[in-house]
Amino acid sequence: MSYLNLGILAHVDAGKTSLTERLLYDAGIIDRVGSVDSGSTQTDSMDLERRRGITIQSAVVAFQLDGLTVNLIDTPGHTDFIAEVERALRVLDGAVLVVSAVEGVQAQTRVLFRTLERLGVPTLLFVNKVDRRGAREADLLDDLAEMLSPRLLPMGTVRGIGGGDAAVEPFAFADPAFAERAVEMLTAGSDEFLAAYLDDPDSLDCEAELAAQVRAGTAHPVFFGSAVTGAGVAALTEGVRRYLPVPRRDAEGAPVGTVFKVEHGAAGQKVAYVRLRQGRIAPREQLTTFRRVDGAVASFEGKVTGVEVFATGTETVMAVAEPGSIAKVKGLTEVRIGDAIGSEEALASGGFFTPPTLETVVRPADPKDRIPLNRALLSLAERDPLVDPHLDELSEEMAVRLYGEVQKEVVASLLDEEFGIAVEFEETRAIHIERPLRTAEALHEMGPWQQTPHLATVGLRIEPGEPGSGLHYGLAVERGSLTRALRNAVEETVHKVLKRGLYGWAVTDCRVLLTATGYIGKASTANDFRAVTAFLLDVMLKEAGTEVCEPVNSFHVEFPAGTGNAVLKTLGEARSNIKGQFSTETTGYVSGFMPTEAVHGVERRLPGITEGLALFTTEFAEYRPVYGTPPRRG
Ligand SMILES: Nc1nc2c(ncn2[C@@H]2O[C@H](COP(=O)(O)OP(=O)(O)OP(=O)(O)O)[C@@H](O)[C@H]2O)c(=O)[nH]1
Ligand SMILES: [Mg+2]
Repeated sequence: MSYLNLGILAHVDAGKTSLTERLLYDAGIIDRVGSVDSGSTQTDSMDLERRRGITIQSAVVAFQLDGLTVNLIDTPGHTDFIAEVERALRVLDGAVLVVSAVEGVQAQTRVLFRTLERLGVPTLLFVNKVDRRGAREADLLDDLAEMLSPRLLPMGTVRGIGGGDAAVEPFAFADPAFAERAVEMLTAGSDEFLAAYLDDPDSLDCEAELAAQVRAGTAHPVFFGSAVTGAGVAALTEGVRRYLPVPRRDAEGAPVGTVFKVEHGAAGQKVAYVRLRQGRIAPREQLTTFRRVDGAVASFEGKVTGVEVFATGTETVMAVAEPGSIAKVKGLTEVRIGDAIGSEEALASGGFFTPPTLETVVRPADPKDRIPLNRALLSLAERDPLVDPHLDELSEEMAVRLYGEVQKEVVASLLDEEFGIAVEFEETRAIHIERPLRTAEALHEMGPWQQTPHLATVGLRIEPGEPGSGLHYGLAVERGSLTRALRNAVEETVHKVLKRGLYGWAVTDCRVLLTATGYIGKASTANDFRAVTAFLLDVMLKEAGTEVCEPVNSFHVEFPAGTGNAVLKTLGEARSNIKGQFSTETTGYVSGFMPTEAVHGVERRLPGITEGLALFTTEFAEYRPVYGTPPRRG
């Protein structure tokens, strides 16, 4: 059996869930097309998704295509749930990036496309909603070429665009005009193809070359259509069949895979969604899962009690999971989302997107629920580790990390519906970071002059790194100069201690090097090394000094010209830094940067001052040093 794990990605409301529904209908899996608006789709299955009409969690559904099992992964588009998209991205063989023919390319579309390109995921584009008023074709194609990639090939054209009877006419390679466009695009992407073309233009197989370039992630066919009327969707399916299956040899051997979703079954047992890269998983199999904890890799054992693979739609069947497939695996009691199965090599080394930049204190409405709330939050973290429940030192209550206000609502609803706990939140605040200002070194040597009672020689150096580079730890000594246990003790302590810098925020964008080591046979313990490492880090941080930085978003806002003053006043109050501004007779445009913390307030106020006509788009940009006295955490 061959598998194609196909992600449907897009900005919010582009029509991913509707398209997933339509693909299932066309494949004969469902006999009625469900609708997002009435909460009857296959993939928006959570109560909250149905009520709000948005996707919150990635969901898998399957259909058969010429002997190929296609596992469709419908992902959320709202930026608050980007972590779900990130996890899906790690398991895809191909993707359909949906763009709305009306709203066009959005900030999120660009972020997703860039990431797919960087990962080399073969990607088709689907321009949806051609039946809606205001749908565009030619100038939207220009936007796609300019904002996403010039290596695009429109695969059809729309008749009657913008109306309910809009229909899509696919192009054929036999059509000379289309063949010419295809050759032009394909020769630009391959010197060999260009040479072959110059040699003998008639011998070329454009379609095979297109498939090869799509599979290499360097060319992207563009399909037009409507998930609601079904126009153009058959051509998209045909495109998936022809261009996407990436020939690969799924290796046999011990199972290796990635957990990209964790569900809690009816009896509370965990169900892990595993994308198998290698080997098979059968019941009673003993599996080892790996996870990064404080910079070190931890492993857990578990025994599989049940395995199901996706068969038709949302239905799964009990089976031995084959290489390349997605399986629901039961019995792994310790499993968490993001775990690697079978090999620590399969562990992701870093995120594609910035982790949450906001946090909020959450407290139970009824103080008696304090302990159940802690337990519930830990359970949520198994499904979304980035929520990272932790004790807020100032309020001594639990705090969670968030991408935004919609996610906050989702957390509240989940706690209420799944755990029966009503909660209140404190106001959301930004998570700052600290960057070391200078290089600093420190050394602790065993001997009569040692500064602490611990039997350990440790030398450390901290060096500022590039903004956004994260925290890196490395050895500038021979690996063999310390035992594994002592080496790990130092590394873990570096990660643990640097979670709180001089002002209480995590220290990052720097490199820490182990520059000297020494120990005495059995006398030196891991505790000695932990204590000395913590002591030295403290000394070094004080010497290096740190700069507190806050998360900042870029933004763009369009508004009716007459409301300009009110808009600028609101942006000013939000500490915005305006970079560009112009207006026509009817419309004003402003772009710039503002603290992430202020984004929600601006989003809330704009409709009131612009009669609901403002268009506001924003995304995380970077961390910037704060002016004045840095805020202290906790
Ligand atoms: N007219 C028209 N409406 C569409 C089409 N596709 C989706 N919609 C509507 O657009 C809205 C959003 O559709 P969804 O399928 O939920 O979009 P989504 O991309 O899954 O949204 P999120 O998961 O929340 O990011 C719904 O009201 C749909 O009915 C289409 O092709 N034509
Ligand atoms: Mg959706």
